[in-house]
Amino acid sequence: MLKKPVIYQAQFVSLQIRQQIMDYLKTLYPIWENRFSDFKPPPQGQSQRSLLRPVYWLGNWQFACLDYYHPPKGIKNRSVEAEEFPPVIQTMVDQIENIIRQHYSEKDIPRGWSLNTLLINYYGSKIENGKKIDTARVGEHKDFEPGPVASISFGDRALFQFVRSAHKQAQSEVVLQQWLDDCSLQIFGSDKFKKDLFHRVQRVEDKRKEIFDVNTEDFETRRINFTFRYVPREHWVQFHQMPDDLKKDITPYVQKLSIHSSFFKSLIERT
Ligand SMILES: O=C(O)CCC(=O)C(=O)O
Repeated sequence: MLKKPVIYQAQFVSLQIRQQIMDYLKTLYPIWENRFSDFKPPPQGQSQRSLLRPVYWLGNWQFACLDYYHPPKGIKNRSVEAEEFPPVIQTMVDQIENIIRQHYSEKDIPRGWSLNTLLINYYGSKIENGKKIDTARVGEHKDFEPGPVASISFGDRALFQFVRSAHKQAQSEVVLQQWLDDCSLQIFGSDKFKKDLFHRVQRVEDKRKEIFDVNTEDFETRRINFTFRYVPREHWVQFHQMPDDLKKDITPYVQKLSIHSSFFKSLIERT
């Protein structure tokens, strides 16, 4: 029986674990991705653009230019095998999976489901010609990975909203909203919250004055969000097995990642 399709737990992450996670994050070098391939014209009516924030993925990497994982059709060559979760994150994921299995009915948890994919989003301000440009928001969208998703937040509070999308100029209707606090856990699942409604980050406060010591290039990070998702293993692809044109699309990113990551370095060496 579904008890609650959206769960929010403040102070889910202890200060000790937070510190271990921050130490781990110092070892990552997030990248700026473009929405589309640099080697193909963008779809009609769209133009090339950079994402609003640097990102890092663990488990598998859904490069934006490969068009993200989007079942039932957008499955092939979207999820490129990436680095494993470090123990501190895997332990947290084990706890979250237990919470999810206790709270959601079988019909909301696909067979084989586990939170095997992590998107790390860095929110804050871009530094351009010495000026700060606040880009800390995410437009309305759905996470297409099957089953419940879980999100952990660090830093300034974010206003997270579930919305019923409106047509054309009309405003989307906010169905439920939650301020996501430092160290909080949010989980959402069920057809209503995954498939019917969209979600977005409307804004991120600028109150804590904690700028994270992470390797975000030309960017001041004041919030970090982890979103854990499920991508079936059979849909993961290894870099060296990708078709040549798609490999070409993501090679500049893999090269950039390989500067600091032995995992990505070995991918480049293998091709
Ligand atoms: O930052 C957040 O709280 C949510 C991020 C999100 O919606 C996403 O990564 O799909």
